Amino acid sequence: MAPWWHSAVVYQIYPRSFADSNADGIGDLRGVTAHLDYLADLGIDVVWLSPVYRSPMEDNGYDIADYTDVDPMFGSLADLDELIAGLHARGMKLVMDLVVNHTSDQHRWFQESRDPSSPKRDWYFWRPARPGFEPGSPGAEPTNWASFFGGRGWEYDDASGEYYLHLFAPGQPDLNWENPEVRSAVYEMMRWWVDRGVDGFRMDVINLISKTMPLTDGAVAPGDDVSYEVGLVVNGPRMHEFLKEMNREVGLTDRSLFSVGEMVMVDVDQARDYTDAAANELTMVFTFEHMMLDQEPGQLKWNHRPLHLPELKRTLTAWQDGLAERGWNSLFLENHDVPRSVSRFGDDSPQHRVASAKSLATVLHLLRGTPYIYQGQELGMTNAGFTSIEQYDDIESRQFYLLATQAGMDAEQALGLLALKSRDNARTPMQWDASPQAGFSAATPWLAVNPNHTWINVEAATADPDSVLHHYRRLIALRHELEVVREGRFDLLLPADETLFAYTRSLGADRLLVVANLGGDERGLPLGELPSLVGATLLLGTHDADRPVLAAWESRVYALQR
Ligand code: TEU
Ligand code: CA
Repeated sequence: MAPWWHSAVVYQIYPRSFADSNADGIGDLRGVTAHLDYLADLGIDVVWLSPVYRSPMEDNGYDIADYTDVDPMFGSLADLDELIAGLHARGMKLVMDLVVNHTSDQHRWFQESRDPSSPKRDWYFWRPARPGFEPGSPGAEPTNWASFFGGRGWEYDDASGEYYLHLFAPGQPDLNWENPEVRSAVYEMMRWWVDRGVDGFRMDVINLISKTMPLTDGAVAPGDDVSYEVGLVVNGPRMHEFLKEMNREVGLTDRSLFSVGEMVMVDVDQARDYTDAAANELTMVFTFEHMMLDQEPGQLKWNHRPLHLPELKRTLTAWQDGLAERGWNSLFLENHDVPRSVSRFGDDSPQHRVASAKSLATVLHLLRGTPYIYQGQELGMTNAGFTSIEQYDDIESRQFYLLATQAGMDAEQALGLLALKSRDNARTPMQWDASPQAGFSAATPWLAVNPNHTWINVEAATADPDSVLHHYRRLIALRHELEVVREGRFDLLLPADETLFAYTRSLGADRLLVVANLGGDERGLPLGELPSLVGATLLLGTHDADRPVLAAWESRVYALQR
């Protein structure tokens, strides 16, 4: 029998932006619990909750100071228990964010580790200065590794004269997974959450936990930022060992728990090894190859270039084919770290926003794998539209602006790139209704609501049978109803076409055709290059017409005649 998550649809909640129950301008757990019927009506099976743990919030909770407590900003453990009970009562599951590549520098493990004589010194990567360099002087970092957020990956600690490694912010020191005490402390914490009722984990940057020992320079001149070399910083030699151990020690497979590994810079072959059921590691990985197609190859996300549709199709196809026999895919176009898909890959103008959001959803949700919806995506929420640096909150965005302008980029250009790529695009408050703070909060929110909430919101979308929201509801229902959506074979059609995305899914005698016009001009249906539509039934479409022409951003799903 297929594992339960083969039919599941995941909804990601970024709690600080979802719903504020106590009018302090910040979303919280009771806010989530208040909206569970909305998620159940949509057809959601699993909620992935971004971190709610105690945290100084340098990276909005991805810097954890206490793994077994809820930050007062979000509520209490009792509120979390109530959320779990409310989800389970509606047949939904809860997946917690597990951030164990690093902790906060406020975590007591790290506080203890600051003392060189502490037994926890080795729980993190403390290293002396590069030989021949004065500690703390330029270029003295132990290796040339960079931080994912820009700048150096090492922070100098005056008190002990050594550096600690942080692949993200200085407030996010990397845990040393080579130390067995670290690993057992993490597994114990995971068991504690499972016993509390959670149904699985989304594992933050999990393929960074094994680094190649000893830590050495990457293959660029010392002083330059290393590009994240596979095997050195990413996908290190003990990855499979650690994941198998975690699976066994926490009982992930035994207890049929959900485990999705967020993995950067992983390829299809590696992903298959991580998610092969026989390996007992992860149920699926969450990867980014398709999210990097609108940046210059080998460069940072700020080196923007337009998406070329055939490349997106080629990448998605490689993952569909590569994880067909063994392994399992995650399907997503949005999360809390990337821009809104309708603004990025669709057309968020009033004329095309609804159709393009629906058609992007269609081509994604009818692939094979587990679809993820990021809060507000189901409404066709758009990028934030911020125009000044003060409007941004995100640590990565602010760091980019600072470093880029220091390096001579003019402010206009930096702001233009932020408007395209900033993580805050995804983090503006959820739009529930047309009221002044979008029904998110009775106070001024921590990040501004998008002015377009007056027409893009849950209340309006619920009332409109042609809304993006109802389209998502139908796509989810198709997955629940049709085995061909869950398990069918995927075949890409028209690979070189620059605006059409077309494919079939086949299982036994059942066959679906998905065809979408991902462009702003009307397109003829290339009937000669598609399977015959004679006797086909239209299961779902974005437009009324059943013509041999696709309108701008129109998509259709047909059940083909056997
Ligand atoms: O993200 C991992 C990751 O690769 C991103 O940081 C990415 O490099 C960045 O967002 C590019 O814009 C995870 C979390 O999803 C993210 O929110 C955290 O900031 C990060 O890990 C550190 O925990
Ligand atoms: Ca609140």
